[in-house]
Amino acid sequence: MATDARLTIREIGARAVNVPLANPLPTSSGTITTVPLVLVDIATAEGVNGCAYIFCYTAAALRPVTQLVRGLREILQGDAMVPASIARKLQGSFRLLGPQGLTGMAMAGVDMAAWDALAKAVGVPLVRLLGGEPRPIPAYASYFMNGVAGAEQDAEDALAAGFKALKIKIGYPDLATDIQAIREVRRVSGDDVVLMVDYNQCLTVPEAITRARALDDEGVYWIEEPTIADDFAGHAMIAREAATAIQIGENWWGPHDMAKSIAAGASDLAMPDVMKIGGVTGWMRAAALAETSGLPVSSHIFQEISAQLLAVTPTCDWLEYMDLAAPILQQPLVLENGCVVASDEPGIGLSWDESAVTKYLQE
Ligand code: SMN
Ligand code: MG
Repeated sequence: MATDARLTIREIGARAVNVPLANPLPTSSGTITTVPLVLVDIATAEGVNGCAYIFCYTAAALRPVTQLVRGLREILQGDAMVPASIARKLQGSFRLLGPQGLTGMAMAGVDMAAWDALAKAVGVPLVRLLGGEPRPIPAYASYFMNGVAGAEQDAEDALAAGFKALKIKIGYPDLATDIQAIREVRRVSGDDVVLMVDYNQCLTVPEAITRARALDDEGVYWIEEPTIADDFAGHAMIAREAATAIQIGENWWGPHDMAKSIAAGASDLAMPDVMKIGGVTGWMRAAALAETSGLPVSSHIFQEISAQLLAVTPTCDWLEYMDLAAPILQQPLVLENGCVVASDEPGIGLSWDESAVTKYLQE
């Protein structure tokens, strides 16, 4: 086992798994019907292996993302495991194509696996490699667009699990149903529980302003992605009209997108997605942008590595608890008193359950 962080990339592997869901996960902009993940494994000449997963949202993306990650092997084989250099090289390789979309996902998967290997080589969790330590991070239970009755069940489930915060997805055809779902959560969970709502980009700007103004009396902590994700000017108009905090960020492709969003005044809060923002390397740059702009930072899915990263994020706000990868992991993230604490094991907090991976493997 290496005892320092000087590693050499020998092999980059990618495996596509498609985990079935007991129930589909509806949003106002489409339904998640399975959990399509590309598992990235990087082997080094020194015998340390790094791993990470890429969430593909739709099974249709599994094959191209898997091929893209495998293709990075030719670019990186024999290189030093230095995430800053890897990021610079891959950004250069994809400058003409663009680092968004599937290329961004593949690059981020390699970045996260690289940091996993570095942390394992030194024998510490990622959070310690980044200068912090595992600490309780407030977590909210994240649910989907389950109707008014479903909102009641979600609130009951969140309370039973010990959460002090939860998010539901809304954007029903009529505002009245949005409000009904919110009030159903309030009826069950009371006024002390923090409640977030997520429109998943489904409203026009005028409709979003109308609905945000109506929600201003409902005690909602944030209204997420009310309009099209990259319409930063539109989100800024909504943020100016709404008293409730506007939250965006899961669709920022890298720190440059985040900087444009901040410059436009698009949101009151920030929730970068560790994959789309550019892995650990991208997240640390985003965390610095948020700190200098005074934006509280929450995570978007990828809960295991997010528990590490939020612990060293100066304006840390909430961790999104949505246990998508649990079926293929050996240890789930532990929830205690409404908070999660990052794993103190070396790495980013992932270890594959290989029998489950075999069960869900896609060729
Ligand atoms: C979401 C999460 C995971 C899949 C689709 C949509 C959602 C969220 O935007 O923020 O939880
Ligand atoms: Mg969202």
